[in-house]
Amino acid sequence: MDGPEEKAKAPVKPAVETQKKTAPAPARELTIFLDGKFVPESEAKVSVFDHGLLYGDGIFEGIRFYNGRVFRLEEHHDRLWDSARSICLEIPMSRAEMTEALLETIRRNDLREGYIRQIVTRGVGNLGLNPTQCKTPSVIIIATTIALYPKEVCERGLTVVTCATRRTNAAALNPAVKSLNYLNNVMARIEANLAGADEALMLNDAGNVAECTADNVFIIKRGQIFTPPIAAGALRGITRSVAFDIAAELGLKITETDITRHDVFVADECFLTGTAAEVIPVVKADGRPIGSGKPGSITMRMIERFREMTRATGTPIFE
Ligand code: PXG
Repeated sequence: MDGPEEKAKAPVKPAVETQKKTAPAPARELTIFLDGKFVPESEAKVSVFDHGLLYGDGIFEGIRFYNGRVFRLEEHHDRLWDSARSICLEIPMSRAEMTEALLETIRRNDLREGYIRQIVTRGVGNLGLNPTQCKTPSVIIIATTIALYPKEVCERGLTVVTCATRRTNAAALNPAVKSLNYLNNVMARIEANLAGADEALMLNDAGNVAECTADNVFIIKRGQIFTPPIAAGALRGITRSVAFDIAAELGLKITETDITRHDVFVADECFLTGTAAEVIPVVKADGRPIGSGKPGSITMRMIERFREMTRATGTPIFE
C-alpha cells in the first residue's frame, strides 16, 4: 500500500479546493452577496430555518472566471433558471440583476481569476418540509480563488473507481437539477476516498456509466469520442458542452451513447469535464490502466484548446 503509486496519489486535491483551505488566511475577509447586500463573510449568515439547510431545498451553480472574464456565464444562468423552474422556486431577481450582482461580487473582492458559488435557497420556513411556508428565497454569491489541479496531476492523470452508490434515478431526483441535495454524490465521493481513488465513476440503475461525482465522463476509442447521454443520468455540464465545441473545432466527433464499465476499461483514453476540474485525464479505472496508462494525445489537445478558450472568451468583469 505504500509503493510509489500510492505516494504519487497523495497530492491530488478535491475538485474544488478554494482559497479558504489551500492558502494561508486571506489578508481581508471576502465580501459576500447575500440577499441584495454585500457583507463581510463573518456577517454572511443564513437562518437555521432556511430549507436549503433543513432539506437541501435549493439550487446552485459553480462558475469560473479567468483573466477578468466569466466563462460561459449565460449557460450557467440558463441552467440555474432551469433548475429553479423544475423545483418551483422563483428566483427573486432578474437575470440582468443576477449578472450584475455576480460581477460586482467579483469586483468587490478584486479578483481576476477564480470561482463563484451561486446559491438560491428556498428560504426561511418552519420545521415542516412544505415549501409553501417559505416566503422569500435567499440568494448567495461567493467569489473566491480556486486551486487548479497541480500540473503533475494533469500530467499523471486521475484514478477512478466504480462506486456502489448509484446515480439517482430521474424519477426520484433528476440529476439534471443542480440542487443543494448532493448527498448522492457525496456518498460516491466517500467511496472514492475510502478506495484511495481520485474520483468515483457513478452508474445508473441500468448499470451504465452516468458521470463522476462532479464531472462528466468521456472515453475515446479509435479516434472517436463517446459520452453518456443526459438520459443516462449525466448533468448537462457546461464544460461538457465546451468539449463538444472543441471536438468539432478539432474535426472530432462526440457521440452520446450508453457506456459500460467494459467500455471504460478498453478505452484508449478517458477524460472528465467540470467547472472545477476543467478537462482532466483519467488513466486508471478499477485498477485497470486506460490505454497506455498515461494521458492520451486527444485528451491533451482538448486540454490545450480548453485553456486557450478560458483565457480568451467570457463576460468581461471590469469593462
Ligand atoms: N456532474 C455533476 C453531478 C456536477 O455537479 C458536473 C457534472 C460538471 O458540470 P459543469 O457545468 O461544471 O461542467 C457537475 C458540476 C463545485 C461543484 O464545487 C460543481 C459541481 C458539483 C459539485 C461541486 O463547483 N457541478
